Amino acid sequence: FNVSRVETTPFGDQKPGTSGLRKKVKVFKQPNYLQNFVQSTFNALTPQNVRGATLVVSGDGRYFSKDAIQIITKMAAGNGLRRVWVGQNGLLSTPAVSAVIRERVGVDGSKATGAFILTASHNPGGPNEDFGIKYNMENGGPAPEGITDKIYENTKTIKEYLIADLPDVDITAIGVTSYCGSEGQFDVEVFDSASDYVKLMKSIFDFESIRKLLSSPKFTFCYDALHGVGGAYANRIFVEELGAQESSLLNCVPKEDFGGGHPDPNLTYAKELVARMGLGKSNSEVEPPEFGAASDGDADRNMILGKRFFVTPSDSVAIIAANAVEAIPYFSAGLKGVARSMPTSAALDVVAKNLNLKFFEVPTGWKFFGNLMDAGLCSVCGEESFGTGSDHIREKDGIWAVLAWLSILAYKNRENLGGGKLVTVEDIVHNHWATYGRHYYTRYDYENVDAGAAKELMACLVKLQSSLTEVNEIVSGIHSDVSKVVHADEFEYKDPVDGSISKHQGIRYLFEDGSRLVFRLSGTGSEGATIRLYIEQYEKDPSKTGRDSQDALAPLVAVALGLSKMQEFTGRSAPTVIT
Ligand code: VG1
Ligand code: CO
Repeated sequence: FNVSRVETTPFGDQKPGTSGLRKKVKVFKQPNYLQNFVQSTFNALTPQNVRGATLVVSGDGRYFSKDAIQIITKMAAGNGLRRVWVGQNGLLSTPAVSAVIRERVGVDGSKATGAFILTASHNPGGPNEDFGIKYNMENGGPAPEGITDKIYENTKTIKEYLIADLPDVDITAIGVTSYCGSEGQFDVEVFDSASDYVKLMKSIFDFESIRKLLSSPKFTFCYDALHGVGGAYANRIFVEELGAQESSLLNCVPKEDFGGGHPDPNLTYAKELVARMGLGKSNSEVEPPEFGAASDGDADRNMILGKRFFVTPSDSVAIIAANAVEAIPYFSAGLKGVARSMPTSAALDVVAKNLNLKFFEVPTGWKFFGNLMDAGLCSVCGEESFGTGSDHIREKDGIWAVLAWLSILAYKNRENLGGGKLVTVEDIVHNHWATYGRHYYTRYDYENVDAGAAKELMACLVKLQSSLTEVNEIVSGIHSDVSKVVHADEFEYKDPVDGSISKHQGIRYLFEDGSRLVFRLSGTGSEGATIRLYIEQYEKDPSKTGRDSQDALAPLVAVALGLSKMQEFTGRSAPTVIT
């Protein structure tokens, strides 16, 4: 093949967000748009990670992925990479990509040094929806800010990109295709999307005990992939390996447009699962399963449900951390430490304190956990946004979270499956609250609001922080039951491993009784701005942990809306989504 240098001019809008570059498909389809970003990324890497290197390219299979894979493959050849690895049909979940970078050995003994993951995660897909791309490093984790900043700088000055005149590669069939260039050979290896990931899961969990749980007539299970890439793993893991019935899998055929839905596993968007679990409005006659779970487009997020019961993601990570050593073989030697993102509730903090574990609070986005894990400081971590994971890879992992919960259920029921009453998801959560107290928690999202108005709202909240007296006057004027604000700031993080500092990571109002209000602007949207408001209140008294969370939080919500003048700035009387 031959390589050509193609002249190009910069686009001004290629700054990677919380998790890569996400835009409408029509933006990505502009001539040279994807090419500029890919070349800017190659130019930001060390030469050893480009020339002669092995690159993974795959994603959640959303619309435009197939075109993108062809373009990136040809550019990889043009930039002197030695080989590209592609999951069959271009499918690899985000956690599977991380596993492939870390664990997979190619047919010729090669190892990968990085990946382009093609996904916009939980954002809808299709010709009029979102596409996304992000680069993951040699450790399997998202590129740190130092690299994403460099990529962005490169996109602002790019003049040319390199591309080889290869024919389109067939990504439907497993196997290696070799091409000969003037500087040597270039291979494309298409491999099974699930094998490496399944192998890793089997090395972490006790599949035999989960199998026993799933085959017990007392236990019923269901999993919804929301038409995302989780479906490429569900049958292999839950049905073939663990013996679940095929009818327990919902929406497990990956689709380019996620069936027209929003592949976001929460109570609003995972409607079918929510109804099946007895949480929806339609009260069907059928008894709901004991356990239900969903994952997002790229299968790194998870939602865990019990029968007519929702587990908040903040509680989920705390409960996994509290039970991991007993229930999950991978952790049997103990946890190295735990971590959560700043807006995630402090349920994990209480577990860390009680179990005397190292604890870290990082900014939103998985890239901040990677350094801690590489340094051996953290085993289990999570975010309030339905992200949970561990140091088995460097991404959050939806199916891992489901297996972690199944492991805990299997462990708690190890003597009950023959006779005795099943310990349910709800029992596990209630017992956890009885031991550690409960963190009432909710998140309000105002999607697609005017970007200028959102900025102003945030600026006013920052300005207000200079006078706590004024803040407390406003607070007590709105609701007399709410305690005093004792501290307010913008969250700033100094990475304990490399010393790098990340500023402006969210506005915090901290109350005397441990309650918190957090305001942030989303970094994953593709249109307008999304304001996120996180509301949390701690209740230690076991007689008061059983309330409805929206009721319990109503006074704090009123304070948050009043302090921020939400309606005044955004014109919205209600959030788009409540989780
Ligand atoms: C959101 C979540 C954040 C998560 C990120 C990526 O970011 O709040 O916790 O890490 O999405 O998740 P933001 O900036 O929009 O609040 V996913 O499933 O896109 O990889
Ligand atoms: Co995701």
